[in-house]
Amino acid sequence: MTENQKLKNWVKEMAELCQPDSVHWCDGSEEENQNLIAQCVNSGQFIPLKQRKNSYWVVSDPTDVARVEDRTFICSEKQIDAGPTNNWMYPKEMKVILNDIYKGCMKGRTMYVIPFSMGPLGSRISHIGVEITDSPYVVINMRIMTRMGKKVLDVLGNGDFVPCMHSVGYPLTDGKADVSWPCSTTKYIVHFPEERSIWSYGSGYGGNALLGKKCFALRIASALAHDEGWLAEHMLILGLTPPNGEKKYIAAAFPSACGKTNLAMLTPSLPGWKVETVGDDIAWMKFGDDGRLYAINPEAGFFGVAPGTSMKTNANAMLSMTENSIFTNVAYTDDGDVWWEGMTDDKPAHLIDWHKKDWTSDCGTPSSHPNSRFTAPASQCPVIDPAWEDPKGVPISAFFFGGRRANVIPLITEAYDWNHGVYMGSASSSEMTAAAAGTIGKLRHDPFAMLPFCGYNMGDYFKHWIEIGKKSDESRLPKIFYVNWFRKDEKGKFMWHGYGDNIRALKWALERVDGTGKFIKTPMGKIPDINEFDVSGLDISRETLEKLFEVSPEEGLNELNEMREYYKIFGDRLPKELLDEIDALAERLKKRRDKVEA
Ligand code: TSX
Ligand code: MN
Repeated sequence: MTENQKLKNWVKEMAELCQPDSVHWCDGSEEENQNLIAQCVNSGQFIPLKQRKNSYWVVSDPTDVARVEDRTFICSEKQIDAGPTNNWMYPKEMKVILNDIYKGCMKGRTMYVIPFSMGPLGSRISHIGVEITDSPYVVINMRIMTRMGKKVLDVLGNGDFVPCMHSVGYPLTDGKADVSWPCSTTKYIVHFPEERSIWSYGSGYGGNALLGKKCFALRIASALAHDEGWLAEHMLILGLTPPNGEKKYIAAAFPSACGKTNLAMLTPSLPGWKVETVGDDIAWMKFGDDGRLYAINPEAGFFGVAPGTSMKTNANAMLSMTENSIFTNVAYTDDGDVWWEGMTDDKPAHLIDWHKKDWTSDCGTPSSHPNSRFTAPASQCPVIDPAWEDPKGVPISAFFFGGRRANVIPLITEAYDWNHGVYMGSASSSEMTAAAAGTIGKLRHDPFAMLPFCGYNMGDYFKHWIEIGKKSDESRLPKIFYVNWFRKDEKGKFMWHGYGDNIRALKWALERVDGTGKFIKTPMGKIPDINEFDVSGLDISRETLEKLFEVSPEEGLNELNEMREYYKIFGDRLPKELLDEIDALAERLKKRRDKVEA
């Protein structure tokens, strides 16, 4: 086991509080994994797939299908330190509630202790956590998503770790029978960023329950990173090799539904170019002695949205999940495989849907939940980067921010300098699509794609990004770009085919990093010279290309006023540097407008 006194004390204290039948320390072995899987198969929770080795189909309770943002709390001593974008409660008050609901919450169950490392074992960028859970599903998924088990205790020694407490909140009191997906209507996803601990109650799903991911690697780690001068970001990391072989790494943050996992595993449409994946969701970055930012992927697997994933949209994701994978809330096929909307052009005639009900292709309901997921080991990705587990991390040459915008925002824009880039990150937003009536087209701000994931005041987070820019020479810092794969023409048609063609925008960005890429200055930033932008082999007109890169001073000024309005929620925690960026942008836009009108 362990000689770590803090860990031994915590586990003892939690066992006394939760009153499980037994305590199991996870060693991470294959034997332990197979025992847990057998238990889940015997209980009927897991259905083995006939078409994929060591892979299983699981469906959740229909009410437990996604992260619960309205039940997610940042409990700092002062409310202002949680900021305007987080739910807050006074820590002492929250602990009274938690102590009450956790009392006896594991009766009739086993309490599992999971030591895990976020990042390669022993890397100076990695951190260790320990999750306590009463869910074998969580243990099995954590074994894919993190490095876990005895080897982590060996590295931990007497060092510090982040305690991550989890219960599904469904005690088997007085011999009550279990259900296939235990959970509770009472849900709390609670973070104490100052003492660096996590308490999650009532949900067994995704980020609510696999606490290494959003709770630790983003919410707690962002607070750690703020205090220690590094970055914990909601970013993919990829290696990009041009035909000349001069490989560079980039990191990108997008709001949901922009295809982050698809970009992370891109199959380029330009000959001779190669994309290799380091991570698809989270990046931890520290400065090296050379003043550059080095990134690791703290995770060891992909927990990706299934619907829309296909051999056409993301072949490398599909090939990552051919074995040793868990499928949650997708549909089950007649030949013992999984299926989801968008996986194939033709729908199967018959399925068992995610409610475990018969489904036919003409029944009019989706077979899979829109937030259904695959859990797959990153090591199985055909284009996993050779350096993805390098404890040094990979040096980042460029950051990309973006959003889903039908209008206004060009395909790619380069920031004039670091602070302008920080403005771009803060301006990351998507247009609401389906949503409630009357909201279509309204901007949903998601600064740095961190809105649900920043563990402290978002205004202080902006300031932290400004400060990071002062820690190194600008030539050593990543260049910053803003991209929009989703601009539409006046008929509402996408002007850019996206997916593999996005390599053309990445190519220009890499040329900008080299200093060779031709550019045009616009008020919003530098854009490619369309005479030089590589559209070889594409069927795109000059007119469309011009519209794709168009910068309208009128639209820009509207946008900017909208940003001014949005910034008001941050009050005096908004760094002055960002107001300066807005003023400078306004000046550039007005100058251009007056020039056009003259
Ligand atoms: O992931 C996407 N990416 C990034 C790929 C690396 N998607 C899917 C978004 C939901 C997750 C995209 N959708 C992208 C994109 O670049 N672009 C679009 C928009 C689009 C959709 C369909 C077409 C074209 C563009 N179809 C045809 O042109 C036939
Ligand atoms: Mn994410």
